Amino acid sequence: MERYESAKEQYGKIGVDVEKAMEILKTVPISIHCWQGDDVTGFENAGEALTGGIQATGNYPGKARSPEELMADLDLALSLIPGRKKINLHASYAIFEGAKADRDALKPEHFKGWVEYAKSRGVGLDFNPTYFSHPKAADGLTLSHPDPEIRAFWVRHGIASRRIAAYFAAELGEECVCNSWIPDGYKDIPADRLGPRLRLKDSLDQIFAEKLPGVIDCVESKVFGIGVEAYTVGSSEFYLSYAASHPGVYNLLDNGHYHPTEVVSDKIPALLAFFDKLPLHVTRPMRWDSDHVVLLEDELKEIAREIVRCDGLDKVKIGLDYFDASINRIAAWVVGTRNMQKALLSALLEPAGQFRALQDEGDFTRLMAEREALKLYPFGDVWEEYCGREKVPGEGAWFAQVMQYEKDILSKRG
Ligand code: RNT
Ligand code: ZN
Repeated sequence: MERYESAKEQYGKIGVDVEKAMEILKTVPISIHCWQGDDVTGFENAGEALTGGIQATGNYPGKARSPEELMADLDLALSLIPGRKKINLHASYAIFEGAKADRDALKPEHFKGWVEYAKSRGVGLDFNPTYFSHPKAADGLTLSHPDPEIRAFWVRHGIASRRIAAYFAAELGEECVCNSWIPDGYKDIPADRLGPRLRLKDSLDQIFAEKLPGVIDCVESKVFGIGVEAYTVGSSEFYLSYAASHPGVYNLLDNGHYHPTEVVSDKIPALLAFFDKLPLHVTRPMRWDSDHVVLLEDELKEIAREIVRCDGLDKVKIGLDYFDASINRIAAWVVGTRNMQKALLSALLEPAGQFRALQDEGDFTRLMAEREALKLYPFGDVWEEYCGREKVPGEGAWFAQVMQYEKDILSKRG
């Protein structure tokens, strides 16, 4: 408390209202990806390999093997994360009571269990069609497949998924982000780069034809994946152009999906100049799209600063997307989600208006000096206070609970 009062005074002297920052922070939802809990396996066919050029590496014990286990693990994570939360589901996490439905026949009823979960925990839901880890995606092609029957199957999956997202929105009274990422691409130099993109465009037009209230439709681009190194159908230019020419479809930015010196922090204000919504997948690429747990690093802080500076807290839909199977998966959720929130808090504790004025006045010397001074301000004391007010443990205090759960529950899973 004393430390917080002192921090409040220090920030107050540079015109930053820490109380207001905490009030804002607790209203910003973070969409927590369910797939960190089971290495992107899903519940359809235990043992089906993860395909599509993405990989979860590691074999840390205790991964969730059923909806019950995943929900129990999420419960612990949710209890250790402050603020508003949503759970981000993939279609492969359908809960079947009795007969299974294939991807193109998925229905809202297969996600009833998740709606009940979300309602009882007071969290929101987001959704993703799953265009990978399926026999009809075995050759790595889905919505751009040259075979019209395979394409039609995946178009039906896209349509079914959007209806599930609309069901979530209606049930929970909150917009549902429905994000389409497809693995389609070629390992070696293609003989035709346009054909697959025209087929993808046509498939997307069919999928998005139906107007569905409450659904935020998104498309996610990528540079390359494992096994599809030469060419990705859904490239950045393709989807950005698609979103720009299709009102109501948004371009999702995953910060693991660009060339190494490109940064998503710079893309945020570029897109916010044109789009009223901007979905994100926040991850941590290590040499490639490795999806390591999000740490409190410079680019994460810069992403958060751009969201705050652009007055984008309502427009930017923050989702997480990483999957590390080499560490305790609940700790992975807790660390990554809290880091996203810490980055937002640190952005909210900037005298942004003053900095902007210094830039406009051309006083770059003072701007540099003041920003460097701010780096040593006691931001951690405000974070601790925030955790206390949100009734979650502070840094260093949550870890013991995760270890106890590992001992009692995770270590007993086969
Ligand atoms: C893959 C994309 C995609 C997936 C998840 C599981 O490169 O980032 O978002 O990670 O949908
Ligand atoms: Zn992603």
